[in-house]
Amino acid sequence: MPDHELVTIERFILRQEKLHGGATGELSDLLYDIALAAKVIARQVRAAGLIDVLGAAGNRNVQGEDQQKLDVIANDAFKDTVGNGGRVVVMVSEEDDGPVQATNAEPGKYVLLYDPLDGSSNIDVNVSIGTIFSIHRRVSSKGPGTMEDCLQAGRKQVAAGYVLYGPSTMLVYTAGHGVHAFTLDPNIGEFLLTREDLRIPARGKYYSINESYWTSWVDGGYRKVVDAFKGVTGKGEERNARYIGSLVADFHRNMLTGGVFMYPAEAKAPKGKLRLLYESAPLAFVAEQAGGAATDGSKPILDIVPRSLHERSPLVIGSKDDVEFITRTLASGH
Ligand code: P6P
Repeated sequence: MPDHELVTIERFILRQEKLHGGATGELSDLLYDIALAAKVIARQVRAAGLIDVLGAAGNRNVQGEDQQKLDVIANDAFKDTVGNGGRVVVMVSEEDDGPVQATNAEPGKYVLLYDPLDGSSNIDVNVSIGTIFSIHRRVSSKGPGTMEDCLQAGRKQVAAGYVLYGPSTMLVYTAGHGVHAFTLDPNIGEFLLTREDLRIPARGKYYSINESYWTSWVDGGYRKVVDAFKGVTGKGEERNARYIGSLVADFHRNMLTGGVFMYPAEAKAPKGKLRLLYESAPLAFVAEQAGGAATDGSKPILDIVPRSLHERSPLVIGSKDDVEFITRTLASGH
């Protein structure tokens, strides 16, 4: 690629499609639709402080959480783009109780599972928030999307990624051939390639965990892990602490600098807080494609076969050596 070529996400996706024979272009079109939804959401997030989109929408989602107005707008943005785009047969959103069938006459062959706006509690304090998405191929042969289409192990994902609405808006995705990052130029309305084949450092600078749950972690091994990262239990594993409280922001920083994010099971969240299908599994696919790792504390996230749409899982994700250190420490007993 010439030094100063402007590569839009559309051009990059097309190039990738040509590199991997047999592509019909439908996945490319679905990724465009997701990029369009991200631009719509970015516009609303940018304006959040100026127009009346702050604060709760006055109702609660399936998670029992107050829906923020931007949550609702972001969810609708996906339905208005992807839902009508003809690439998917069914969609699963953190904001909807059950699967939502595609609305167009000829449904596509893909399944989209997404968290339209993760970290939405940070909206009103102007902290970065994100979108997370996961794409599977349907397993049913025809007709409406089925629960079997939705409940597939992360290892079967066709593509996955996230959008970070921060100082700049970035879209990061993998389609199984490396991880690629794009930054939105709002002046031209294009996502431009800024990092090709992003690799996460094997050993991190940071550890990210909410230490206020110290006494309520179900697996006390996490206390040994954090003590090691603080240098309490001897030298050699010290790290710096960074915890934003917005999964996509914490994950993206760790992707670039190296680091590990942990959300263990704790007394009030015995299966962990984060959702498997549209948070842990897509980020795990990205992490592994970038040379990192992701487990539930013991086994790879991507090997977990989900049993329900909004199933939660503990999450340890980031630099490979750090995830392995944590897995060893948890397995060593305490
Ligand atoms: P806690 C935001 O609500 C979120 O789902 C993730 O974005 C974030 O990593 C996590 O919850 C923070 O949870 O319990 O530390 O406030």
